[in-house]
Amino acid sequence: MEQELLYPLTNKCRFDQKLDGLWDFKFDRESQGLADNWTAKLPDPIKMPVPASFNDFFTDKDSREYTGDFWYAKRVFVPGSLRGKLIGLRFGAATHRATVYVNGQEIRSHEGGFLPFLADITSAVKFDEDNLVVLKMNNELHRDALPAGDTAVLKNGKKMVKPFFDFYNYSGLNRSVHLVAMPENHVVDYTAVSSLGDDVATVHYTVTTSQSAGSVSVTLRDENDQIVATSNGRSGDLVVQHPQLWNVRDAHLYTLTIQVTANDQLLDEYSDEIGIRTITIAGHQIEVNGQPVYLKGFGRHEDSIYAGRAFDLNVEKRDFELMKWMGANSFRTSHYPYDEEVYRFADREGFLIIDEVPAVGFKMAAASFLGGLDQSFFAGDWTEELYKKHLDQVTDMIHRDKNHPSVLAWSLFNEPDTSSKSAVPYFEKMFAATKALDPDQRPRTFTLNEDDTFDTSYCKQFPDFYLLNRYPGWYHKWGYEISDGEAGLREELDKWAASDIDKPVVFSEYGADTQPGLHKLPSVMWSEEYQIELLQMFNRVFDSYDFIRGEQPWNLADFQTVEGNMRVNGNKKGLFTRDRQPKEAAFYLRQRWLDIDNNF
Ligand code: GCB
Repeated sequence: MEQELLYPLTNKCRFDQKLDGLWDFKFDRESQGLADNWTAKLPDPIKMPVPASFNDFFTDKDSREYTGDFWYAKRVFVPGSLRGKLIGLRFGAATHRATVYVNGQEIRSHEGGFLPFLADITSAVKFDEDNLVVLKMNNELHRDALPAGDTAVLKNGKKMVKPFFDFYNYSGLNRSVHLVAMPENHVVDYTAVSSLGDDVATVHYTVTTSQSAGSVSVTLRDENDQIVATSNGRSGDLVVQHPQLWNVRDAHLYTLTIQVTANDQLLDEYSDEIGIRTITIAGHQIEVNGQPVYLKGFGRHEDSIYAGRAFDLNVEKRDFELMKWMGANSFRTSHYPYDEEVYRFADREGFLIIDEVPAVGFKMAAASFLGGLDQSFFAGDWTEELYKKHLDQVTDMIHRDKNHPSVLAWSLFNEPDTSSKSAVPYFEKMFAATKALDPDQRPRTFTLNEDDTFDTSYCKQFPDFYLLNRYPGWYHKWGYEISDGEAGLREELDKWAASDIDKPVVFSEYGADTQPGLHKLPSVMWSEEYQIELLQMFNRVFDSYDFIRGEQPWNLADFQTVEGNMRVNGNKKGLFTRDRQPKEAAFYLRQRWLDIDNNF
């Protein structure tokens, strides 16, 4: 049960209850909690909302910046009607590591702050009673963990994270916690992959169950609740005549229902929405259902005021409305897999997602926010341990998200250091290991940082299409020198054009920090006018090269970062402010995107 990641639901066989609300909470500055028996009772806890990052609630800096162990606890009533079922706790995201205890019994540990995990608590649970759920968590950053960074100890003895990336290290139970129950013989996982014919589609499915007994049947219903195909067995084909395809910004979904039965008795049922569509890379085109698509969208963050990186359905709804208003059709889950509700939104709204694992900070120079090091990241002796954790998270991300029609591609790294040969073996292993994980064989990619150019990157052979993060006009050749920035960008792109590489290139980051309300004629950096000029420069360049198949400026909205002399209370490259109101540039870019056909 502990490897299971299917999204929880309640139906006649299954039970799902969110445990959101106020939990008990306590910092463990001396890491003494275990020795002091906090698994049985947290002494003098404070209350903490879940889901939420704890950081921004506090009014003192030691608490906001707290680094180390911290604990959550909640009493959870488990109804007797669930007797005979497997009982679990499902954590949407515990950032970055957690050990779960129920009624004093250690259940399991998990590392990786952006993916769900299930704790099988069947043996520890007391029915018709309150059960004490306790979590020991930790938010330190290390070079052998994702996302990468260091944890320093200040002279006053306090710990401090030194991320090799700019987004704030928001910590805590950032996504919902669920109490779940399911039958012993239950659906563990399923896959559904479409192929298209002439007005007919075949959905090839597989179903895994926890026990081999029982038979499996599968039904597919359309949006009018009409059955369009059925099949029996743990794998098979659902043939759909006149399929309504899932298309970019024109989504149609089908409901797949899996039943496990034995002796005419229903043992388990699981339903999910799927889309019928194909994704291919053909030469320099990205194709959905055989039709070329030009990506318009954003790099994003799960970030908002008060609760930090907590998943907030209201913020997400607003973000989708903003993206739709802009004429966008896609986004990248920079720099970690997002809450599962995000993918459900995208499935329904017809957005394409580049799904990114939290392999960020894999570059010592990126630690320059904090006085970076020169050494090549992949020459470090930590990379073997890191590789295991990285692959583990890639595996879980693909496992979790593989059935979403919105997922276009897997991004396996953000801005790793590929300008040294030492990166090659790591990339070779990671790309090879990832290939087998996705039944839909989606393209795999990663973002190439500014320093990893056509000339300098040793890892250009790996991606199925390219994501380029480029900052001329901001981090170099800025202000009045922006014309040289444009020239440099064109020089690089001319090399891509002249090469025999026949794969799409998407610009996955570019932008200018912009203080909303700051106007200046003629422009200066940080003004609203300069942000528009920078976007106009990039857009001129994009329109000059056929192989550029998408643009995703950085960022949809301003977001919180570490403190530093390059940031004024956060990263201000948003087209929208942190409270999701437009800067001038949003109106400019909206017009451009509305003028570009969705598909061409
Ligand atoms: C990048 C990173 C992104 C940063 C951005 C910036 O290259 O991928 O995480 O926020 O630059 O604005 O510096």
